Amino acid sequence: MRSGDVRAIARAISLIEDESPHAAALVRDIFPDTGRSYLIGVTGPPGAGKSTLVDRLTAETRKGGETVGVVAVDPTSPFTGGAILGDRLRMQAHAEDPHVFIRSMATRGHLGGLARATSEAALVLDAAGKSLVIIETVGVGQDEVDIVRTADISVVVLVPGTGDDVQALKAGIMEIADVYVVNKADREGADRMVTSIESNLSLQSFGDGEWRPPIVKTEATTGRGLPELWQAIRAFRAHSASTRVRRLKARNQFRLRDLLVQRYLEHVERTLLAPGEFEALVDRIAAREIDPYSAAEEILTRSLRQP
Ligand SMILES: Nc1nc2c(ncn2[C@@H]2O[C@H](COP(=O)(O)OP(=O)(O)OP(=O)(O)O)[C@@H](O)[C@H]2O)c(=O)[nH]1
Ligand SMILES: [Mg+2]
Repeated sequence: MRSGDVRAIARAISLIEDESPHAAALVRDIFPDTGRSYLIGVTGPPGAGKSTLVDRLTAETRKGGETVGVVAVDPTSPFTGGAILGDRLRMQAHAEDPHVFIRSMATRGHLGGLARATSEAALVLDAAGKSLVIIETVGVGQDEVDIVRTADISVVVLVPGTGDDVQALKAGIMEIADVYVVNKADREGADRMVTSIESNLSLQSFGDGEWRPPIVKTEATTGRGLPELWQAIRAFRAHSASTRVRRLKARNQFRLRDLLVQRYLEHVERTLLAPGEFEALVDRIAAREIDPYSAAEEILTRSLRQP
């Protein structure tokens, strides 16, 4: 895997995705070899053209000799109906390129499971020597936003002429944008979209030397605007070389917190609760016999009594 073997990378990511007990050992093993890739988070509303864009961006970066790993989070929502096949089709341009590894991951229902699996898959690609790791997520849930927030750069993809944009603008993904992309620039309303992002930006104050997110118009289907997007990403990278440490810290903080929550919940279920007690508590909450705060407090007290 460390030498970039495609099959080995795929197997490693499968261990993580299946939440195999070997996954923890794998992460432990490879962790010292990570921290070298530049992590690019790409997010935006469903169907914005993220996968098409990532595919084009991959091609653009390959020209300069970057090696690329892509993790696309498959929304498997009833609306998009599973993008795994779609992503494969859209990204198969690189199927013959041994320096590009693309993987779609299915959303799991678990608390934080998606964010964890994605961030661990990124670790695998990092350890496998990819100079760039691109993570595509639909910017709809907190999990998705967290994934992108802790990347080295967050690229927010919007499209003209849909109510989605307004939603996205409100949903907080504006706050995480380091670079804006207005994709589907071939469509009517692209300039209006740029103007509305501009006016949103002008409401914020940027200090001296502070990065002001640029807006790049792209047409992912043809590749128009992709050199400009890659240029914007590189400009941010150069600008933020000194602040990258902060992002890394945020990422590790997120990782540790997330694991602690997961492990602690497992511990609670295993050692503090009688079989079926959790469900019984849930029923009592539903029956209004106990409130959730008191229920949590009660369990917490038990855990504090334990040595
Ligand atoms: N007209 C036009 N269509 C585009 C452009 N970019 C992407 N599309 C089309 O938009 C559709 C969705 O593209 P995807 O790349 O799958 O979008 P996505 O954001 O990855 O979608 P999800 O992952 O399902 O949220 C596809 O039919 C693309 O061909 C563009 O610049 N112009
Ligand atoms: Mg996609």
